[in-house]
Amino acid sequence: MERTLIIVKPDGVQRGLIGEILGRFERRGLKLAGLKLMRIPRETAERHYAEHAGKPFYEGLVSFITSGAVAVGVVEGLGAIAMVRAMMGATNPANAVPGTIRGDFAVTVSYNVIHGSDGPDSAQREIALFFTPSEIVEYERATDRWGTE
Ligand code: 3AN
Repeated sequence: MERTLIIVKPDGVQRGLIGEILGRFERRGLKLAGLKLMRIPRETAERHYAEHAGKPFYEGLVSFITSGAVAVGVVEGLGAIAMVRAMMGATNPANAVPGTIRGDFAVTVSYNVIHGSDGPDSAQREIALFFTPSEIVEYERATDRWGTE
């Protein structure tokens, strides 16, 4: 079982896409293990995007992600990290296939609606950045046994 961090970015929240995006993960069968609405403090955003520090788009990226409310979630499931990445679509929406979140809702690389961790190490690091252990909820869904082998 894997966990990954997703962020519905300020553009996604402003456009009323929280339910649409979370609904896609739910319908797929993935489980929400954590969820919060927040305004990301600048320091948290800088730590979150530390790998991009120094790049030309870094300052814009940090100011954008801190510019409004975001919905942050922990999504859990078998292979959840790669599954969420596939459902998000390519970073540049010009390359995002229709049917993916970015392929359906985004047109520019800066306003691309959603973030999802890109691997196990970043998932662990990012979840710890946004959630305390007690904010991660372990629970059974009645349907869980219909989705596992
Ligand atoms: P992803 O969000 O698909 O994991 P990353 O981690 O390469 O992509 O980039 C993080 C974020 O930085 C992207 N979601 C996007 O908003 C922004 N970004 C990446 N590359 C560029 C770029 N060339 N110009 C502007 N923003 C960019």
